[in-house]
Amino acid sequence: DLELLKSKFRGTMLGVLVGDVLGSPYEGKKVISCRKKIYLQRRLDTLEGTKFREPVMEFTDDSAMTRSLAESLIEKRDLDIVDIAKRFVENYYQEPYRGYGTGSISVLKKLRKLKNKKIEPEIDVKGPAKAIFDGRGSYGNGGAMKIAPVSLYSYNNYDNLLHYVKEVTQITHAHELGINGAILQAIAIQQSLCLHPSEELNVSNFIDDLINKMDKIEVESQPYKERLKRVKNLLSDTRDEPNEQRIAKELGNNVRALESVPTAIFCFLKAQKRIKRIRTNNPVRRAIQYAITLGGDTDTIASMTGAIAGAFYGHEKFSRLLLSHCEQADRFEELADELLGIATSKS
Ligand code: R7I
Ligand code: MG
Ligand code: MG
Ligand code: MG
Repeated sequence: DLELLKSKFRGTMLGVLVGDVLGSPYEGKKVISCRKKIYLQRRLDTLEGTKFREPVMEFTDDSAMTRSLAESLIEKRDLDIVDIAKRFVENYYQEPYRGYGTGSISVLKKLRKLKNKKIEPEIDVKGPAKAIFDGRGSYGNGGAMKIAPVSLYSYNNYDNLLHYVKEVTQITHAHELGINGAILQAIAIQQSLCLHPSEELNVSNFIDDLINKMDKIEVESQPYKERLKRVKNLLSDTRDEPNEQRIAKELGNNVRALESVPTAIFCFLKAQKRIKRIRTNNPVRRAIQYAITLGGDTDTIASMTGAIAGAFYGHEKFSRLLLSHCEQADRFEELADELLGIATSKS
């Protein structure tokens, strides 16, 4: 059903943007306080429910890099990591204030220097990412945060998806944990795309499928499989519902991919049902709002949560009033439509 797929593609791209935009003011080390939670509830109620004028809320590096990746896939109609690297660099120099990670900044600076020299592009493009953090590469969540367009582009070709994710991620992240985090986020989005939003989601099947897929990738993925099992246990604990502190402690809420991608998956799954003190009937909003309450790397965890939730529910769950306050919401929707055009014309 092409209409449903169109809605899911849009939902994915809007989820990246909206989670990032709404989450970024709450970045911090700790779970957000009760006062901030009440403020967040009111703020989202206002944004969704009232028409008013105010400056648009800006996105950060998460959306900026996602946009560059989508634009390259659309323009080149294939994966071209040299072109993608070029776009990351150009975009960073145009808008360096978007809040990029320190490791990513040093990779982008080195990539710019390489741009002028003409050496083997394949080797070159991945070189700077291998050199950072004492030659071990970054395990930050910057690979996972920007991967959504690849899930859309290869939504119906799983082998391609895995290959493309690894290729793209290595432009900025060489560490096994950074790459596997991007793979996990990409397959979580892809699984969501393939499910019907009007049928109840089977939470434990969703996690088991992710564990099985992580088990089959060549690179060692034990740490992620172990986290996914924690996600499953935390979700099945209905007697003693774990609070935000416990989730942040057991799953993590920081810039490491290992301590944020499984957390985002948890937020999406948890928001299938009502959550205490979050007043909304909209499961996408609930997922994003809950992700923000966990604190820490709120823009990125909310953005990754938004992408998975948007891929499941589709774009109708995003309030038009809310979108009118998000920088470039129209552009993200347009990119989704163009990716759909390419993804469906290939098959
Ligand atoms: O992964 P990356 O692009 O960062 C993404 C985050 C998101 O929260 C964005 O919203 C933005 O705020 O940044 O950037 P990196 O700099 O590669 O990784 C992020 C951080 O993880 C680094 O700044 C380090 O603090 C830490 N880190 C490491 N520390 C020690 N050793 C990542 N890899 C290592 C490492 O190998
Ligand atoms: Mg950011
Ligand atoms: Mg990085
Ligand atoms: Mg962040």
